[in-house]
Amino acid sequence: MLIRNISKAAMVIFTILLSGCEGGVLDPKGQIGIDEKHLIVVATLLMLVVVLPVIFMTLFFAWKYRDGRDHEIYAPKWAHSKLIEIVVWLVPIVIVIILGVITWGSTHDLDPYKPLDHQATPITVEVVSLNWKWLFIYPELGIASVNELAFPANVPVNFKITSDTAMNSFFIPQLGSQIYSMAGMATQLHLIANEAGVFEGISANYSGAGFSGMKFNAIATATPEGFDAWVAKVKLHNQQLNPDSYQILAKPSENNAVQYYSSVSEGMFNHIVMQYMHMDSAMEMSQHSGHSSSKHGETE
Ligand SMILES: [Cu+2]
Repeated sequence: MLIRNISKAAMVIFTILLSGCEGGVLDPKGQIGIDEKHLIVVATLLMLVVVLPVIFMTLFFAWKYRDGRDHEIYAPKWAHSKLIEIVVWLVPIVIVIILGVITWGSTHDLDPYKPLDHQATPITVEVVSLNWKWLFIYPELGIASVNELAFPANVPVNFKITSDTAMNSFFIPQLGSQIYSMAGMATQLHLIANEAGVFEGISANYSGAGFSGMKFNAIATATPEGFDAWVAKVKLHNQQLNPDSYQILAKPSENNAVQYYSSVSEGMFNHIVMQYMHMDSAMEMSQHSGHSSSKHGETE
């Protein structure tokens, strides 16, 4: 009876767990994501080679040496077993070596900064995390969008990523790799969608009150023409992204609707990254002009 209840409960839990796979890292739609899933599966199986016997033996020994067993098991002379020593040392060592080799190789293969090997010409998207929305600038097209990202399927996308606020993490789980966005610096990520679809984009790094609404749709269009249509749609909105309108956009807002900018000032991304450099030197200057040696308790 108990066993039957346990197996029923296990089935329910298993089903719930598996339903979480859809749309996540275990349901990849891009080459990087597929390679990462492969790595996760291989590493998990290799580690189960150790974990499963340990679980089995824990239960088995607890049962075998239980109180009230039928025959006494008493081995006072038992001290050492070469066979057990070999098994408990050799198996984990071999697994660690195999995992190490695989991890070393895939760390280089899946390097987020490494451009993808693909015949299609990549497109560039500049990503800015704001409180609490995502800004996407297409420098080659002179357009920008908020909380909606589009690109053609089967074309590599080179992301340049920064933040104008706290640290966030740019993550489209079904396409693979996440990478941090940080103010005053630009990080890179290269992704590709192997099939058309709308994938959920999130931040994998908590950044405050409006964080839960900081989501976007990543639209991989089936054809380049589909992407051109999206670009044309964006260009219909007569809004400019320049340092002035950016100031308004950068103000904190929650659950921000999708927004389109039909034109973007030259070097907007650079401006966003560099503003902290200017601020830094300005701050240093103002701090030091207001210095009095008595405040520091030392002579300057
Ligand atoms: Cu000082």
